[in-house]
Amino acid sequence: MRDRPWWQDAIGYQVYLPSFQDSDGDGWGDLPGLISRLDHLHDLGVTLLWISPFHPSPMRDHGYDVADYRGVDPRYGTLDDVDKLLCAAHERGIRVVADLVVNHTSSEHPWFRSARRSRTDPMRDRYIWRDPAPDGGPPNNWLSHFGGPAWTFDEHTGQYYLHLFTPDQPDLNWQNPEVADEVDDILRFWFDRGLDGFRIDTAHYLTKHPGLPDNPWLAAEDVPVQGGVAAEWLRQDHRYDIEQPSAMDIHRRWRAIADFYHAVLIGEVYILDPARLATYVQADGLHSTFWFGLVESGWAPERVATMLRAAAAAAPNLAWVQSSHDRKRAVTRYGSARRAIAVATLLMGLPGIPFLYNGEELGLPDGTVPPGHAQDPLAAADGGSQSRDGARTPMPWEPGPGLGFTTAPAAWLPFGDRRPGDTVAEQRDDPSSPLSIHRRLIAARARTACARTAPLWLEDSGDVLGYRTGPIVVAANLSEAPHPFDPGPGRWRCEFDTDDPEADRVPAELAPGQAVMLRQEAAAAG
Ligand code: TEU
Repeated sequence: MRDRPWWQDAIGYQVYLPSFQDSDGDGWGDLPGLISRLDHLHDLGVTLLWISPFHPSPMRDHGYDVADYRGVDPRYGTLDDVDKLLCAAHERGIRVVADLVVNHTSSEHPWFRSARRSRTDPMRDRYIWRDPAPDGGPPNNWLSHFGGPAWTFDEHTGQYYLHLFTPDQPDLNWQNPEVADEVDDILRFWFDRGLDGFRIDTAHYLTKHPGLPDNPWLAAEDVPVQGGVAAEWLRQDHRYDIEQPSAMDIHRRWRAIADFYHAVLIGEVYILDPARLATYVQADGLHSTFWFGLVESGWAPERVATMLRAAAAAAPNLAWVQSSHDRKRAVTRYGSARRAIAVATLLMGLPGIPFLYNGEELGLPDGTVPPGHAQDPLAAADGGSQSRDGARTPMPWEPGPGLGFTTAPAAWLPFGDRRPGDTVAEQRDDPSSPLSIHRRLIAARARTACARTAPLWLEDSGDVLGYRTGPIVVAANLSEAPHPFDPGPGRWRCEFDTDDPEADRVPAELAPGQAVMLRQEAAAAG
């Protein structure tokens, strides 16, 4: 199709591998399990799959602590399974991106095991080591995302090492050219095997301010409200430990490699301000970044409206998400699946890459994880209030013990108290189920490919949010009352209506939570 890059028409889906499908009865999702479920993704209309890390890992942060970037953890399968996954996905027209987690490695990575042997070890400088402060404490005031200082003292060599996440995740020293060269080779290794791109974990981290100065503390009234991190971490202005412009130099190296392979780089750049975020999407840098403006808050229609307008105006190629493995699911935050589907409809019409998080197509709220079963390292901070476990419970494929996810009596994380109606099996043939609605919505997006330009927001009542992009109009009633609806002059065909599987007529009124996608068949006369 002309010379549009393939990913501009992609419909993304995040697979949290440990919880997607177990094939060997050990209670962990795995690659053969994922392969056996590709038809579910194909039926849904997904064309781009992002899989969470599958490399050998001590699993202190469930794979976001990588011990071997070229290997596959035996819990997940083998390298041969990755090759099979790529083939099976490509046969179905689904491209695959993997997570690239290189702000840090696992403390079990051979580089770090070597680095901690002595101050003169050849691997030492691949990490960030400093002498203690004069009082013996950490070299500066930086904090770990998951609580406590970002420095751990290494008795053996008498220095502290830096870790912005857990002490089991030492930060790499990106000022060392060997690190950059090694990671270039890792990219090539996977692209040569046929991988279609990477989701770049913490893409705006990587480099630190060279002098490692103390971060300033925020005034109480400026402390942001945010999930997914320890409360203490939010009290600092992270001026020196993250968001250094030099990270973009690294993105440029990667872009040159990725473009050679026609692969895509989608950054996990956790910056809510769209204008600042947009500086990371560049002709010679990342192709796209996720935009997380909708993953934090509860149900706040005015916020959805202002944030979406700002984000869509800031950059043409953002990756749109409402849920991920790092925050409470949208249905839990909004209080209903219907609201999440209305917002999903708004996202599905925009230019950029819409992503669903596994289980979102089923309208799932967070699963229940009883105290005592916590797995997330963040569950140890703030009385567990920020735990990400609830968003990570196993996919409910069918009713009954094991949910069709596993034959084991227990999974790595509790099953989450799912009801029969939550399962793929019960939703598949029910035209009004969240699964069927998402399938129709994605099909409508696919039918309207190519037609999307920067959205023009419709004058709205404040309750009905809508926009026009090319000949397409998308609108959702985010209020609690019915509202009259008129897309404007012309002949319109209904491509999608949350409330009517057979719809081809434009509704004259939108019920609360109802959302539509329309196509203009002929311009207004005159
Ligand atoms: O997450 C990065 C992360 O912690 C952000 O979501 C965070 O809330 C934000 O940067 C704060 O501003 C990624 C992974 O998605 C997560 O699962 C890992 O735990 C983390 O990196 C460490 O690799």
